[in-house]
Amino acid sequence: MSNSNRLRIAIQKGGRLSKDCQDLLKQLGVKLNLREQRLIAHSTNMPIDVLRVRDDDIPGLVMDGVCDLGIVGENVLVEVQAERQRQGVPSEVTKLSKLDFGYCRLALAWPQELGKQDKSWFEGKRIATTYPEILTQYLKREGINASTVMLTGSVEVAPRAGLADAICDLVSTGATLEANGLMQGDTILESNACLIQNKDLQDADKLALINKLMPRLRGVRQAKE
Ligand code: PRT
Ligand code: ZN
Repeated sequence: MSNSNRLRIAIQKGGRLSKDCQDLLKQLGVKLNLREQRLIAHSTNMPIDVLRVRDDDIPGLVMDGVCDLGIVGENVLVEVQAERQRQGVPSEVTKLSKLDFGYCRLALAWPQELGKQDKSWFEGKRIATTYPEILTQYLKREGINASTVMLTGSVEVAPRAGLADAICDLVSTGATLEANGLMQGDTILESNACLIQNKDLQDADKLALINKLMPRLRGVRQAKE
């Protein structure tokens, strides 16, 4: 559990969600000095500390109560949740809100020259992905017997490099798939950034602060509609 009496929020340090997270905190009225390259940024006007970490670490920090809140893509949340469930360590969080940024989909793709394929094509194939838990659950659900190849980056080059037959990767515009001669297939998961809370949070002051921030968040989201 977080032993600080300041509300701890984990956000991505550098990456696709960083700017939107910082903008959101600003819109919520949380003043931060983010200029320095520090792990923790203290708010100057509220009892809030912002931890800036890799996105993959955010669900675990919230699940373990090291941080009270976190902002992370649903893709990472679902993957970490499944992995931790298997390991028998805390894997639940309270989802406070879906956010209006970070939209992408986790989709299957294969070399374009093979043309359109249905699910049966994946039988016995190797699929490269950064999301082995989500992919394995999908394959099980669909009754497809394929193997997964775990890659943390450059997934889209795996078929060309002979590392896999197909991929399961995040797509937003589709430009990366196209540039790598890949055809997009089924979407396995649609994802947005979301705000999560430690499910055992009981500190009355922290809960009161969250209750003060939530209507502001709803206001920010409505203003964008
Ligand atoms: O360093 P750290 O571990 O924190 O960051 P990271 O490199 O793991 O993640 P990052 O910053 O790339 O993405 C953070 C989150 O942004 C993801 O977990 C998603 O929730 C969300 N997001 C939204 C995306 C994309 N869109 C996206 N397009 N994450 C990655 N991509 C990549 C995708 O993997 C592929 O390589 O962009 C490429 C495809 O984009 P298009 O536009 O060409 O289709
Ligand atoms: Zn990451």
